[in-house]
Amino acid sequence: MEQLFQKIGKIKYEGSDSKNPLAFKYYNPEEVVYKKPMKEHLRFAMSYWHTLTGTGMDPFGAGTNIRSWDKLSGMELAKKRADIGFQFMEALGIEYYCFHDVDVAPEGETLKETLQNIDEMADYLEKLQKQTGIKLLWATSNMFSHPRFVHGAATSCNADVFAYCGAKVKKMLEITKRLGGENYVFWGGREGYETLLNTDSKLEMDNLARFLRMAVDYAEKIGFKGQFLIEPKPKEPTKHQYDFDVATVIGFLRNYGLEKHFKMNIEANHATLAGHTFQHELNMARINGILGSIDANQGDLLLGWDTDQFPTNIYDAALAMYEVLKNGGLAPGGLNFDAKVRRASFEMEDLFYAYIAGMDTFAKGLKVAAKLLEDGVFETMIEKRYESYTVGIGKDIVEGKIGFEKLAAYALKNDQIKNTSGKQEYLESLLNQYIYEVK
Ligand code: XUL
Ligand code: CO
Repeated sequence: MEQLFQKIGKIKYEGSDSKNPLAFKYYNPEEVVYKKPMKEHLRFAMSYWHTLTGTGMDPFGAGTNIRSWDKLSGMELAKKRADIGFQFMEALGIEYYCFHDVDVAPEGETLKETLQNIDEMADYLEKLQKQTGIKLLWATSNMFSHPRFVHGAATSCNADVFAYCGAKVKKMLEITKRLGGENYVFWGGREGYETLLNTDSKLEMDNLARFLRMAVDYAEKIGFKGQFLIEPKPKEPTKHQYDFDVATVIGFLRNYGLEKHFKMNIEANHATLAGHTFQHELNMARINGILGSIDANQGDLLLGWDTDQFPTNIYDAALAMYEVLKNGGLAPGGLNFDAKVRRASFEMEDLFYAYIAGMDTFAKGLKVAAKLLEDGVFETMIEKRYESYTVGIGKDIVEGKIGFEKLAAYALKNDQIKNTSGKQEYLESLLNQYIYEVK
């Protein structure tokens, strides 16, 4: 492994003409784009689970990844992975990472032992953070892999499971605070159901809200100031996940009076599983003031499940970064690659190609989005499209000055309606032109 890192060295920016597979073509961290260095817009993060603990296993076959830590186990394995992970981030110039409790520390025989292992690894990670300057973007608790979570976590029918989850999240909030984590993520895991024949959906959702409220209260008690994020996903592993999409989560949070405490962590592949585009979910979060962070990846339309591929689609990345720029950025959130190499890409070197491809895709996307915004390409069109609401009857509507009687009186006198083209194809070709031209 050490030899591989020596051979690869630090990945450098060489520009869009470079043919070096181990160089950035677009990601130039200090280059100022849209008033800020690229790295401040993008805030790239490494996902600990896919990068360091994933084996390449899929539902049809065993793991394939060849990793230098394969023969180790227990705490020795955990520490080795952490060492390599930080070296990997340094080589790529990635300044943030994200993890689940079980990614960094092995589970013990008892809960007490598990929590002790996490504490010991937190000391280790703290040391590595200090040595490298790498920071924790977010942490979370895995409450879906172990068989005890078979019926869910906070939505389990078994109150002992609910209590167990309380202990795990309590510990992880303390650790996230200690490590200076800027956010804390709740992804639903198995918070959903398979059949209503055995499910009290009302109690399950009430309990989920109770659990989130306890997290908010505990964070306040210990002085954890990070941003809480919910990561919507419509299905997988359960058929009906309670956090289906942004709109569903907004309804849920408002229903339980939790909306002030949470923003969204939007994952591209979760958006497409929900039948939305990535941009749609980002947009819904942005216009509601709750766009918090991104899990950058992409799915495969032909497979239709959560394939968590590294993002290489520049079109989607440009539109995603367009939403991010319109949001005024993501901080304290960032762009975490919740993505894994394909099962057949089993060599350590493939991880480098994967991250370089993902980082370059979003760097190019950022540049395209910045140029589109600087030139006001869509803004000008959109402003014009809705200009009927800036004068006359439209102005009265948006200012809340009229009701149905006045609308009817107006419409009776103005019933010869004239619409104009939405010009979708023209706009799409403009977008393509920006993608071609930005170097
Ligand atoms: C699962 C998923 C998770 C969350 C963190 O689909 O996206 O990895 O990001 O638990
Ligand atoms: Co995710």
